[in-house]
Amino acid sequence: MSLCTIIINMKKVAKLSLFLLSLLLTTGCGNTKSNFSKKNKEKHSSSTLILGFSQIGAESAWRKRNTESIQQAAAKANIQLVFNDAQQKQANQIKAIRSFIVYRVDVIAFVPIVETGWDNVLKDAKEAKIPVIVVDRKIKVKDESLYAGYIGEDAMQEGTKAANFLLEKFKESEDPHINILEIRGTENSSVASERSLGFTNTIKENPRFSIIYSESGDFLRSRGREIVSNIISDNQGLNINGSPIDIIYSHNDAMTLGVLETLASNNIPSENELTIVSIDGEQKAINALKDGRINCVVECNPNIGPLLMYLVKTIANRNTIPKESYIEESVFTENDDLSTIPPRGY
Ligand code: GZL
Repeated sequence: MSLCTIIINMKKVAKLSLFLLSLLLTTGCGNTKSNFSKKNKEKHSSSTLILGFSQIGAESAWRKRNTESIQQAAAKANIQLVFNDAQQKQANQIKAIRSFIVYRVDVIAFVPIVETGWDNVLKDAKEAKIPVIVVDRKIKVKDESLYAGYIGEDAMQEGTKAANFLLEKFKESEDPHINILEIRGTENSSVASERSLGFTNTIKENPRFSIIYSESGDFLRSRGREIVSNIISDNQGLNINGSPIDIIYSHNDAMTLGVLETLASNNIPSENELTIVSIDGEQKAINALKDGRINCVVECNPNIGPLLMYLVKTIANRNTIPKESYIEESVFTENDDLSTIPPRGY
């Protein structure tokens, strides 16, 4: 597997050996084999911290902003970033982490695309005495000492916030059955599991609500389109076996935007009969909230770069970091003064 590696913080690239540079500036996922050797590390400045970062991919505007935040913060913090895009494959992440170990980076950070399957590679990092920070999504490992800490959003809270908006909105409703379509994120990812759990634990406060259909859209816009299109064609409308869908709870804006596309192409107005709740807070979703096509956007903050770099420096200086660090997040609803929302930047 080639390692799609981009070195950020070009100012420091000059300090890399020419040999290393030829290896590391492979920006396409071609067949280039790039394996870092221990001796290369001695060749660049030892004063510069090197962070090996495995990102899952670029599946949404949120993810792209998340990557930008990390790249920009690394450059500002004078941390050399060895960045890997795993193209949505856990196997690529594991190979990248192994490469970071061989290259002897100072710290490893990664967004685990799914919760499990990390024990062995993290044991190798521990044996190599390279600290690991888990970013954005959580992991399940037998030995919690395999990673130093987690930094990211509180997905359980995001699900709870989505449910609380609906409990409030429908508290006067006399409708005996309020039916929910849930479109989940990536299967077996902590963020999808927790957004579901936080939501279902909270929405059950009102027994009128029921999730009549739930399917994973893998956080992809195309899958959001496809799920709703299949429901409409299988049921001759936006219902499940005759039970009308009153609410759509979508785990991210990318899938929600796909849903809106399908509703529009089927001439199903989302403004009146349908309530839509989404998570992330990308600009296009906020725009849809402003024009009434979405009713609530729960913020998931992608801008964790600065906090991550602080934790990287803390841990590189042999200080401990919190086991869990959460980033500030808000909720935007149809009841707010939406003109006060600043440009989202992604
Ligand atoms: C959440 C993050 C999710 C976003 C999606 O922290 O992992 O992955 O909500 C992204 O947009 O694909």
